[in-house]
Amino acid sequence: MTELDLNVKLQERLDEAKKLLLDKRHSVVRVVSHYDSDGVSSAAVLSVMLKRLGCPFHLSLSRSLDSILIGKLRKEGSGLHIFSDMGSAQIPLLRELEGDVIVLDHHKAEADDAADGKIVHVNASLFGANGTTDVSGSTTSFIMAQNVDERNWDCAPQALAGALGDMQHLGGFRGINAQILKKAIELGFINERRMLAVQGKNLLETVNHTPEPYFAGFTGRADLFLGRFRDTGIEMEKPYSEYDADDLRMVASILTTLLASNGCEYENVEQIISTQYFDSNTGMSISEISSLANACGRTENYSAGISMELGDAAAQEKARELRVDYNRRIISRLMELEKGIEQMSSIQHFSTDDSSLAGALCGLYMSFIGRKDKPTLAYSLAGNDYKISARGTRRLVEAGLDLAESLSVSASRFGGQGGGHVVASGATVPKDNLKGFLESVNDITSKQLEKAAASR
Ligand SMILES: [Mn+2]
Repeated sequence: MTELDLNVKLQERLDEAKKLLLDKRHSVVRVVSHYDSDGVSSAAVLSVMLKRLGCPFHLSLSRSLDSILIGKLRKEGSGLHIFSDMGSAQIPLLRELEGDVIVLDHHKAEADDAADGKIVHVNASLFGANGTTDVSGSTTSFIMAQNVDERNWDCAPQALAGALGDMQHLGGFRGINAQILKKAIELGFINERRMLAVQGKNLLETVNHTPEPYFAGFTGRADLFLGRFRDTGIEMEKPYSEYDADDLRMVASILTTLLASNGCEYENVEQIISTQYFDSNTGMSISEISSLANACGRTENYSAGISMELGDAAAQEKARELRVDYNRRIISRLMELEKGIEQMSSIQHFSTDDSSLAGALCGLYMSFIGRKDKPTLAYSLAGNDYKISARGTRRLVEAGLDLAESLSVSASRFGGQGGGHVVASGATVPKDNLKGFLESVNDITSKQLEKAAASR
């Protein structure tokens, strides 16, 4: 009844992973996941899976998977490691571990070079799926979990919250994500409603305190918003729950128009009134789960994030508090960025003090504030290296953009490393090489966009 229609080779990998997990009785399974919303959600799904198996596990979230972390894991000496939302780009590094390894990832993999029994590499993008749009770390963890035990279908909302965190809901879920959604609705674990899809209980909160969507010129400045729209009779503090159809239509039209006039892409504009999906057990929307997980992960409150996803009421409360503070930091930074950032011919970029916010700032700037015809890069200094995040739009990807390529090639040219997705990628480079790195990314980006234009 709950079978997913997966690529045969992918299914074989899932079965190998299941065998590795079930056949050998490991004293402790070591789980390491990424610290963003997708990674936190993956960790929540895997926790449920391992708990149901009665399998002791030790879980942590990490910003990156590097030789320092591998060194720590070697010392711990676990017999089985599970990496989720990370690992595909670090297969050679994972070989240094003594125990077995399961990788549940969707990031670009160099090659399917792990078929040696020690590492089971589960990445649907190796088998025809698009890792940027069709499947996330959390939905990869989910297909593993449902393959181990059908009861884990109740984790579908958490799994899709992670995919949403990676922006895979824009334009509607696709591929493996869409299959999971469809079956989860059939099974009653998720219900859907078309509605005004903004955060906050009223317009005042939405405009003043929530960064997504970001209304350039108005977010953080509700007085300006009210001044501009006063003649519509708009009541900023009336709860959305008390809206009638006329209120709803007017507010949706104002917000949609603001986004459109700020040059936002249709995929962002259409989100204002969109189908929202709810966890039938808790009543939380998956977009709420995702945004709370993100706030917990980015502020390094990892256990709150995972407990929140698992339905713990106190953790949900704490996550909401963390989100207020997180949103405030993001909005104040975005308000500064509205003044403008550095422009090169084919990229735009800015520096930020806080590396944990770089990816979020970069994505929100790209979607709601900056120019849409070139990707955005954000960087921050961490020790002797710059950490760099890069974001594009789907339209730029259709025009030839591949940030995974430009960042990984440029980083290795300048003594660092990088990779990720075509639309969202990251890199680390030694601090003296930032300028050269940016020039290289600019150069490769302009060639990507030119080449695609020439072939059309
Ligand atoms: Mn991910």
